[in-house]
Amino acid sequence: MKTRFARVAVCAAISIGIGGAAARAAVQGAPRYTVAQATEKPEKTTGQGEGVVRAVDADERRIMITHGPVSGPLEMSPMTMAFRVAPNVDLSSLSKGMKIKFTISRDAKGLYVIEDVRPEKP
Ligand SMILES: [Cu+2]
Repeated sequence: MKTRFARVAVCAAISIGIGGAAARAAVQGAPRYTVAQATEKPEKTTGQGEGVVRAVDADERRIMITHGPVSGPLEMSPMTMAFRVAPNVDLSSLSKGMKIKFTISRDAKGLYVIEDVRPEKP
């Protein structure tokens, strides 16, 4: 269990780094945009994947998943990691060993969040 959470910490650190770089690039590029474009809401970047639930932490609203490749605008290699879960996702419908399809996004801090979970029909 200790090893698993260490890996999660590394994953989170990497995503924060990417988010920071993107934020800096946005600030540097800002003068090139018109006012109308700059005030537009940035489109949410999401990715789709499939995986198996390894653990559900209802108190922290996190789930551990072994997932395959995540595709879409937001991509990720196969791995086992913990995700934070959006408030609209019903965690009581998930249990250890369940096969799922999911949608993830990256929040303003660069952390991954599960936006939607669909149990895979057997
Ligand atoms: Cu991952």
